[in-house]
Amino acid sequence: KIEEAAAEQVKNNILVEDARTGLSVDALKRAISNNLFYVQGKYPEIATRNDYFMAISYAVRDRMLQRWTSSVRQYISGKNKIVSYLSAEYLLGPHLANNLINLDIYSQMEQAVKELGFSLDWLIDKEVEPGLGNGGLGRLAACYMDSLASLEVPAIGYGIRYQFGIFEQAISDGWQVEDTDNWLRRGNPWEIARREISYDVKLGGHVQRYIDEKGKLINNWIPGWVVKGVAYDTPILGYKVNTANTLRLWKSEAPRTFDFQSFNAGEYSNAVNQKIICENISKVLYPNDEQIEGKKLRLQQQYFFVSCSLQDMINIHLRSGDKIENFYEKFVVQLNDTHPSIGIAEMMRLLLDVHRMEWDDAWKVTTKTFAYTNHTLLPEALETWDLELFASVLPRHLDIIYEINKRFLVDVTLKFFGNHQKIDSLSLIGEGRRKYIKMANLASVGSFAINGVASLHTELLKKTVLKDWYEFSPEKFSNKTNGVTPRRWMVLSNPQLTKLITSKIGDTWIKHLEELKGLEKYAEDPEFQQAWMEVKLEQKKKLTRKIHGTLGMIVNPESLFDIQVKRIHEYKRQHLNVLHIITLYNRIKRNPDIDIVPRTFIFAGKSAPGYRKAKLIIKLINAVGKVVNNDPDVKDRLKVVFYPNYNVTNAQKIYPAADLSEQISTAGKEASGTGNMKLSLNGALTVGTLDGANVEIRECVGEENFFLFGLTADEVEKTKSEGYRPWEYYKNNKYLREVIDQINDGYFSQLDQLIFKELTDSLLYDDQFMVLADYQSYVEIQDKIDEAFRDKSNWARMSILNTARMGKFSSDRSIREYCNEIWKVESVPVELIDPSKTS
Ligand code: B1N
Repeated sequence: KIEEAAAEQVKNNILVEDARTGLSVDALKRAISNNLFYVQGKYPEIATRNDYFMAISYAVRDRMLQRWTSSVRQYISGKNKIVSYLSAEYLLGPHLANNLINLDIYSQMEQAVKELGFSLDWLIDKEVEPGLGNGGLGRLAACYMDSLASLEVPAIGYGIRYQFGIFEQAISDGWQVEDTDNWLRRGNPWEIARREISYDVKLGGHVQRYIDEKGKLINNWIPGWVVKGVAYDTPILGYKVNTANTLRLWKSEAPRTFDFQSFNAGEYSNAVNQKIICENISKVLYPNDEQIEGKKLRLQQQYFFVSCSLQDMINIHLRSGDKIENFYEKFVVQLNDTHPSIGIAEMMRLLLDVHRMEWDDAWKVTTKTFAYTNHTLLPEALETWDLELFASVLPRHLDIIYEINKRFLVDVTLKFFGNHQKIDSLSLIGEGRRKYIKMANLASVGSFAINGVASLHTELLKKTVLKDWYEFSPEKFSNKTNGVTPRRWMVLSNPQLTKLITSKIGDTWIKHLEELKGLEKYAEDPEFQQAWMEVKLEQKKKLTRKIHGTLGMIVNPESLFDIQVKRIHEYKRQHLNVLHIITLYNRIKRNPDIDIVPRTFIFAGKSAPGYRKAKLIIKLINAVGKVVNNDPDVKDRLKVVFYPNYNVTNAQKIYPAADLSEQISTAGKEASGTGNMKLSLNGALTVGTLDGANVEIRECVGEENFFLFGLTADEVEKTKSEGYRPWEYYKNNKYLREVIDQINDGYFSQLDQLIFKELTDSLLYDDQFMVLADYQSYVEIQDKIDEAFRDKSNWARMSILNTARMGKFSSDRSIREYCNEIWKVESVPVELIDPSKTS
C-alpha cells in the first residue's frame, strides 16, 4: 500500500512539474486553466480579461523559474564576477510578449490561447507597462538588461520600485495634462517580493566622533531616522538561453521597531505618520528628463536604493566565503549617470565604518569597483547638491566627500601646480553664493572608467564638461556607443518584417545583428522591394487604425509617415519640425494645386510637468494640427497627429510604421539617442543633424541613404561665439518670417496673440538651440525627401539598406564592449537545476 502511494506521488509529481514547465500547447492550456482557478480563484464564466492576463502570465513565469533559480545558484556560488547595474530608472515595457519570445514559446502560446477561445494579442494588450523611467536613459538600462541575459553574463540590475511610474499623459484642448500612473493597481505577476531580503538605511541626524579603547577614531553616525528597503525581484530572461538575471528593485517601508515603539507608547497617529514618511521614498518617479530637481526627496531616493544595493552586494560577497578586500573581484558596479554616484561615498562608509577598513585599503576597493557612464552634456542636467541640504540628509557622507576631496586635490596640485582654475574645476565642492557638491566629479574620482554614449558625445565630453578630468586621467576615458535590443525592437514589435528578413537570411541575425548585412544583396531586387514595402504599408495601416481608435482621426496610410517621437525638449527641436509643417501649409495656401507628397506628421512625447516651453510646444503642435487638418485647401495632403501618452507600448506600435525618422536636435546636444536606432532598424530613413549617434548611423547606412542638414557641433559653437542673432535669420528669410508672424498673429490660436509669445520671443531673441539658424537647411532637405519619396523603388532600396546596415546598433554589441573593455567579465552558461531533485 505504501509503495503504491509512493508510486502514485511520483506520478503526481511528474504531472505537477508538467503543468508548471510543460511547453506543449496542451500543457500551456492546462496551466492557464489551473492558474485561473487556483491563483485567480475564478472559472471561465466570471473571469475578467485581467484574470486571464494574470493566469497566462503566471504560466509564463513558472516556465522561467527553473532558469532563474539556476542562474542565481550559479552566480552566488562565488565563482563568477557579477555585473551590478545601478540605475534610478528602468523603462522596461510590458513583459508578457517579450518573455514568450525569449522563452521561444510564442507560437505554442498563441495556439493555446486560441484554443481557449481568446486571442493572444488581446491579452498582451491588457498588460500595464512598468514605466519606471523617463526616456532614453531608462530604456537603455532595460535594453542592457536584455542583452546581459542574452549574452549569458551574470548581472543584477538594482533600482527603485516606484509605486507610481512616469505620469500618464492626456491631451486636453491641445495641452498636456498629467495623471498618476498606478501601474500596480491590478497586481504585478512578474515580481516576487523577497521580504527576507531587506536592509536598513539611515538618514539625517549627526556624526558622533570619539577615540575608542585601541586609540582609533570612530565616526558614529546617529541617524535622525531609518527606513527599510525590501527587495522585489523580477526575472530578466535572455533570448533562447538558460540565463535569467535578476532585476532587484527596492521598496521603502517603515522598520518594524520604529512602528512598534510609537505604537506601544499609544502614539498611533505618530506610528502611521512614520509609515507614510518612510513609504514616500519609493513612492514616485521624478518626471524630469535632463533637468535636475534639487529636492531632498530625490537625494533620499538615490541614497536609499544605492545603500540597499551595496549592502546587498557585500552580503552576497561575504556569504560566498570571500573577504571584503576582494569585493571588486566579485562585483563591478556600473553607474547609470550620476544619479547613483553617492554609491562611491556609501561604499567608503560601509568599508570604513562597518567593515573597519583603513582609508587607503577602502579607497582601493572602491576605485576598483565603480565605472561611470555620462549621458548628457546639458548644463541643466549635471547634478549638484546644495551642501547644506546634502548635510541634512547624509552628514557622514559629507565628511567622507571632504576627505576624498582633500586627498584628491593634493594629487591635482602636484600635477597642475599653481593652476587654480584646474583645482576649482576638479574639486568635488563648488563655491558660489552657496557651496554645492558636484556629483559628476564624485563619480569621476571614484571610478576606474568613464564613458560617453556615442562617439561624438565622448569627444565632446573630453573637450567640455570633463575636459580637466580627461587631462588628469585620460586612461579612464572610452566610448561605448548605445545600442537597442533587436528582440523587443524588431522581433516583438515588427513580426512581419522579422519573418520577411528571416525568409532570406535565416534567423541567426536576432542574436548577431551584423548578419543583417546579408540583406544588402536584395536591395535592388524588385520582388524583395515590393515585399518590403508591403510590410511597411501593412504596419502603416495598423497604426492608422490605432490613430483612428485613439483620436478618431483618419489618416492616409499611403502618405509619407514622418515621425518624431521622444521626450519634448527644446534641444530636440520639435518646434523646428512645426515650422516646416507651416511652411508646407503656406505653399498649399498660396497654390492649392501644388504637387506635394502627402504627409502624415506624427508626434508623440511627454513634457516634464514643470517645463513651460516644452508644454507650449505640445500646444503649438496641436494648434497647428487643428488648422492644417481641417483646412479644405489642404485636401488631406497634410495631417498632423499628436499621439498621446508615448511609452514603450506605444513606441512598439509606432516605429514599424515610420517612413521618415526625425532626429533633428541641435548638434552637440543629444548625447546619443536610441529612438534613431530603432527607427532606422525598422526601415525608416533618417532626416538628421550630425548629433549623437546620428553621426555613426550615417556612417553605417551610407551618406547617400541619410538626409543630413544643419550646423555641425563646431559650427554651432562658432556661430554662438561670433554673436548669434536669430532676428537676422527671421528678417532675411521671407518664408521663415511668414511662419513666425502667423504664430505670433494668432493664426493658429483663434487670433490669441499672447499664447505662443514666450516661445516665439525665445526663438527671435535668444534661440539657444539654433532653430532659426537651421531652418533653411531643414526645409531644403525636406524638399529633397519629398522628391526621393516619389521614386518608390529607390526609396525601398534605401529603406532596405538602412535595416541591412544597422547591425552595429544592437545592445548586444554595446554590452560586449562593456564586458571586454570595462567590466572584464565573461559569459557563464547556466546549468539547469532539476526542480524534482531540490527537496
Ligand atoms: O540618455 C540616453 C541618450 O541616448 C540620450 O541622448 C540622452 O539624452 C539620455 C536626468 C537624464 N541623458 N540624461 C538623461 C534622464 C533623467 C534625469 O533625471 C538626466 N537622459 C539622457 C541614453 O544614453
